[in-house]
Amino acid sequence: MNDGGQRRYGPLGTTLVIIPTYNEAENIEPIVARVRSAVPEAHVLVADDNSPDGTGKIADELAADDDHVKVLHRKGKEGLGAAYLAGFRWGLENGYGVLVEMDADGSHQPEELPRLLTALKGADLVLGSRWVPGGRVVNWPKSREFLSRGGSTYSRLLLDVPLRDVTGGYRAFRRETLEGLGMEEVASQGYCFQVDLAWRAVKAGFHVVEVPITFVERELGDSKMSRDIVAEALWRVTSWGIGSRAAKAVKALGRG
Ligand SMILES: Nc1nc2c(ncn2[C@@H]2O[C@H](COP(=O)(O)OP(=O)(O)O)[C@@H](O)[C@H]2O)c(=O)[nH]1
Ligand SMILES: [Mg+2]
Repeated sequence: MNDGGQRRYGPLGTTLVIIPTYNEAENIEPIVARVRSAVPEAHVLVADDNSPDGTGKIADELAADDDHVKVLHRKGKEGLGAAYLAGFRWGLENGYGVLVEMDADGSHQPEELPRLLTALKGADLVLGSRWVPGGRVVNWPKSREFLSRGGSTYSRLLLDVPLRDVTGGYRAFRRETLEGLGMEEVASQGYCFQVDLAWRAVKAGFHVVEVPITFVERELGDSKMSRDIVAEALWRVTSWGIGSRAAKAVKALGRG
């Protein structure tokens, strides 16, 4: 499946942009409006974890005025990964052909989505990438850039994934890709969730393409990034890396 140049890709079908939210009351209306105007044919699904600041209610109001906007209300904060998995399931059940991951805080610019979708015509999964030529980050302290670049490099080397930005969360999947990467088994959250999905897609033989993006740090609301999220990513990626290396070594011994 990896012969990106040779394979014929089917038509894309309708796009669903999934936006997970937890306390994004100031951001939700502008981001939905930007998606609607950048890609008018796409539908938007807000996956809200019962935000105490009323984000879910604002999303309901947007949905009442626009049949391209849907809301998935979840019972409480369960993390980014769980919200995306619920959104993916909803999208697959409702027949969407393309499922997009996008943050609510403006870091992933909707105006760049047409470029990701164009690339998806010849790929199974497109990653918006900060760390390929042409990609960049606006308004990040050096420390955050160091952490993000370091996390991607560590994952790339340990897991043998040939990707520059493995932790990013601006992505477009064909439905067949999500159906084929074993989504049911994904338990990880945060950055680790993104590494997990990208690694699964590579292992399943899907053609993954990175497209440069300009990532803009949020101006409003608070980041939910925490020490726990970074720690989870570090221990999971490390244990995956050791596990897959051990499995390869056992296989090699068996052959020898
Ligand atoms: N539904 C849901 N969304 C979340 C959760 N944690 C973060 N998000 C959303 O995921 C996106 C990225 O989170 P953010 O705090 O900006 O993380 P950062 O960009 O790594 O600092 C935003 O749209 C958040 O509202 C969660 O537990 N549940
Ligand atoms: Mg953010």
